[in-house]
Amino acid sequence: MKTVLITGVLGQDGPYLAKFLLEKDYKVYGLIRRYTNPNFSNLDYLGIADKIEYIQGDLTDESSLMNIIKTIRPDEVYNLAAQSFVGSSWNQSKLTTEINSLGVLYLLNAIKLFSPITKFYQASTSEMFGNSSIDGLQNEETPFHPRSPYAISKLYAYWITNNFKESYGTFCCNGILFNHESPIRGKEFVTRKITDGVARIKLGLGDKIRLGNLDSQRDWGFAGDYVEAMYLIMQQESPDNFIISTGETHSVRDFCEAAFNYVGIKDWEKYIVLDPQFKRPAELFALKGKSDKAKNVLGWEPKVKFKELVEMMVDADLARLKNK
Ligand code: NAP
Ligand code: G4F
Repeated sequence: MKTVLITGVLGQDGPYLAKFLLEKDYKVYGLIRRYTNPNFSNLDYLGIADKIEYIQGDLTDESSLMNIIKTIRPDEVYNLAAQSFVGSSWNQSKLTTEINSLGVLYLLNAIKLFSPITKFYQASTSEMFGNSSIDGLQNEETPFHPRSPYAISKLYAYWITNNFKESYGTFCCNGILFNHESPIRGKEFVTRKITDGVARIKLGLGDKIRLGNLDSQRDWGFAGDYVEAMYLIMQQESPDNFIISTGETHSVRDFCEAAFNYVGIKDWEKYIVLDPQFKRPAELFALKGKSDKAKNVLGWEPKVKFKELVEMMVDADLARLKNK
């Protein structure tokens, strides 16, 4: 039986990946921070909270990571833990850097010292491209130009991951994932903020959604599809970096329209308030990934399309609110 350590197992991607690997008969260890009341709701949503062995540790605490790697010596580590909200990274830039940059260095050092055969996956991000593109698209060759403390912290992580591969021969991969969403996406991210808001308005529980802008464009996929790509990246003969995306881009406006239309609301713009508090000091205007390498080498392609994703998220929020 293969063993895996997933950091960030309580977030969005962690539960989808854990479920995917449990179905492949992995023994799954999940790293969680110390909490008085840990929140297992995303794992519960997927019905796997009691199938994971939890280990306490923190990406900012090197000794905890060393002890964990030394004790379990997993076959694979998927580092999904992060301060992942771009908007907060300007106000919490030191914390963001400590978790997203130094945390990766600590994990890699622990692997090098105590379990060099362990394969390592780093959750890299399309944010690293900023507004850079080649003919309006981003692929593995597109130059990086990070535009937030979050993106900068992730760029360090990307390069230190490459560096351990080049310096020590560690099996280290970067998945450069474009935005991916699901019914268990955090409510601060724009997609879930919209689907939760639409469900509330539809049920008479809310009257407005306050957004920073309607024009940003993102390449939105489904998290359930993207964790399969993470797994495939780690099963290759040699470690490599891959773009994972849908190749389609939509604006926040498109997302609002699709979500409101799905519940039968056509005059949706009257429910939107533009609120400067949700604007960012530096914005990424448009992301559109070209994941040809993933298709050709991994045989990976996304299955869930934009409209289906929006509807899945609205349905989930309607059901949650009705059950409450
Ligand atoms: P998420 O929902 O925000 O989950 C992040 C997880 O990291 C949370 O469970 C959080 O734990 C944990 N964490 C934060 N700080 C930690 C620390 N100091 N020590 C240990 N754990 C810590 O993020 P996600 O959407 O699942 O994304 C997974 C990863 O992919 C992240 O690294 C993100 O930056 C990256 N990424 C995401 C996307 C996307 O569109 N979703 C795209 C590209 C890359 P708590 O539950 O305790 O807070
Ligand atoms: O949903 P968002 O907060 O996601 P963002 O910033 O693209 O970051 C997500 O995807 C990255 C991959 O590209 C990940 F690395 C990262 O961890 C995270 O998962 O914002 C999407 C867009 C932005 O342009 C934002 O300015 O929506 C715009 N937006 C407009 N109004 C808003 C709002 N975003 C949020 N969160 N809230 C708003 O009210």
